[in-house]
Amino acid sequence: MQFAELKQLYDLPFFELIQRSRKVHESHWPENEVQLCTLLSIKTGGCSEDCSYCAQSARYSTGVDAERLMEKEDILDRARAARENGSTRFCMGAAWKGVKDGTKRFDQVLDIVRDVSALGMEVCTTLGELGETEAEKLKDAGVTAYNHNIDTSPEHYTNIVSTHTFQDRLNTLRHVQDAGMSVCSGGILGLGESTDDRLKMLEILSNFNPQPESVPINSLVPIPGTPMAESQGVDSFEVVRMIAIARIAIPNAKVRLSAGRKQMSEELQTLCFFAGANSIFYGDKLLTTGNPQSEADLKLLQKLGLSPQKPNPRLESPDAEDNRPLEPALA
Ligand code: SAM
Ligand code: DTB
Ligand code: SF4
Repeated sequence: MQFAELKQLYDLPFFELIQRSRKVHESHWPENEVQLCTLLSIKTGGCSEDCSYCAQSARYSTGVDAERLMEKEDILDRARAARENGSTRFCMGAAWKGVKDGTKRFDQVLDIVRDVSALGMEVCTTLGELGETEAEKLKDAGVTAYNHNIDTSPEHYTNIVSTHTFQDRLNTLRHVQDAGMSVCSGGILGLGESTDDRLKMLEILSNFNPQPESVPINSLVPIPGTPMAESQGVDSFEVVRMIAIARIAIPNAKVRLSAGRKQMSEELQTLCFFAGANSIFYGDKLLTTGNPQSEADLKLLQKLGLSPQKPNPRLESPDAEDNRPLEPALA
């Protein structure tokens, strides 16, 4: 979808927008399912990048110390526990600028992925920048989806990060798609961006070919010590509107209600599910910050008559459509 169409959606009265997104949701997804994904920070802190929202950048004093890559057996224990608790996707995050083929670190990651992928869940990794070779090797090792958020509009990105560019992010996403992995890409609300920045971000995501398989919508968790520490929270209805527009613009994507849920009421999360969110991070920790307790999440889903999504046995990336542009390009 193009910016003008997204803007028209945004300008609709609230109820009309969520009624439309609900219809799209119902025609593309089983109505009462939410995917549960478990996140694990396999390498925390000490990151060279200066993303101004992030607890893990070495540039800011956030109280998050740099740690080593976790041991494979410990990661496998956490992955098995996630599967037992009903998660169908296991996402491993590392606070790195990126990974490079031929390094010990990358070989260790490939070894971890091979073993985790044997557990039968969707395997997602988020390790920063990738080249062609790295993407191919991750795919061969068993990665299903690669998370790499574009986070905001290209214009606003330069206010948020200076150590890499928006185009660098797009290049990595291109390598992910070329290697045949699914793209998980979304953004953060609450970085001081305008509504237009948010809609431009959705425009770019919706014009990927193929469209992303999942779109995380994070609400900023302000981290003391970062430049975004004092950022104003996002209006609840704006979060719902963004979920609804993402659902309409990228109908086959799992729209993941991601960071910030701990600060949200159950009623707000419910509106998000109604508007088209069909995936959450499940477990009491995200990467470095808190998430609602699993029991509370299960209780909420039960109250709403929603059930955890069944595992997806195909675990395949969506196909590209012939009539869409091949390159994700800057608007
Ligand atoms: N280093 C990798 C990268 O930058 O892609 C992976 C980890 S990074 C922490 C993954 C994503 O988490 C970011 O792109 C951002 O969207 C989200 N994120 C990080 N810190 C956040 C915060 N304080 N509040 C909300 N979302 C956050
Ligand atoms: C995504 O979009 N959100 C997740 C996941 N992808 C890797 C990360 C959220 C991080 C929230 C801040 C933290 O816990 O440090
Ligand atoms: Fe590093 Fe990723 Fe945090 Fe940026 S968002 S500082 S790249 S861990």
